[in-house]
Amino acid sequence: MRIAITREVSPAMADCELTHMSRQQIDVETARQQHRAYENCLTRLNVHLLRLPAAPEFPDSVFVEDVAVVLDEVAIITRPGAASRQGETAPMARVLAPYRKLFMLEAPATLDGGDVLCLDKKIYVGQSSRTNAEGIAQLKRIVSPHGYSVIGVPLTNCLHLKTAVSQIGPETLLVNPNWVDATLFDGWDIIHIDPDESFAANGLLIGDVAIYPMAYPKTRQRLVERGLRLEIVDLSELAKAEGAVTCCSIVFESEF
Ligand code: CIR
Repeated sequence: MRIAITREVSPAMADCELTHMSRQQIDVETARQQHRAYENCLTRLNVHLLRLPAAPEFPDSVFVEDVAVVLDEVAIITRPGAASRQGETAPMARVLAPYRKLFMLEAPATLDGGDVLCLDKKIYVGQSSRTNAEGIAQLKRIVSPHGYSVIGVPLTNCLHLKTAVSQIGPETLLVNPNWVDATLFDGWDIIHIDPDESFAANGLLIGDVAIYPMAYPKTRQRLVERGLRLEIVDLSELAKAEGAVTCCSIVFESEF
């Protein structure tokens, strides 16, 4: 069975962290409706949802991806790089405990799950403002025994690695080449975003279908022309909080 952990939009979402965007008014009710539609899309793709309740004290807590990294063998509870987000991890640890052996990153490590791109047995980790060298080193110690290699990736001008590159098809990555060096991902088919759509590189692959934002029609056209299968969602209100489609869930396989 495929499972996705999500968390309801916080009523305090308007107070979210912002790094590369300026603050715009966020309508929490619209964000809730869009998030619900995103969850419904996961359900249509046969993903079983585990929904955590909203956290009024954590404006960014809908972006669950940042607080855990789940592999087939283990789960790592991160230590998010924004101090305001470090308290988001406890409920995530509780919900993951039945499914995986848990490891916790310890201070001074910081690491956001949005920086972690797992491609088979290679784990690429963005060297972002949220993820430090100690975070990458601790992750490496935890996953090496399971045969993974960990590769630090320099990033420019974006929040997380997966803002700049994500897996969009079974053999295909979607890349913004201005923010990350696409030549690092040898052996993958690479599609570049349309240059007019800087934030278009984030899609969420579920099986062989990618959940993809409505906001990037030019890049979407490129994906369709390459024969990729897409489910389109509108996450425009969550995008104002610098979030995208991967950020709103943690997807993994389970035997029960
Ligand atoms: C933050 O700055 O932490 C949130 N406002 C956005 C987090 C987005 N998460 C992600 O890309 N994985």
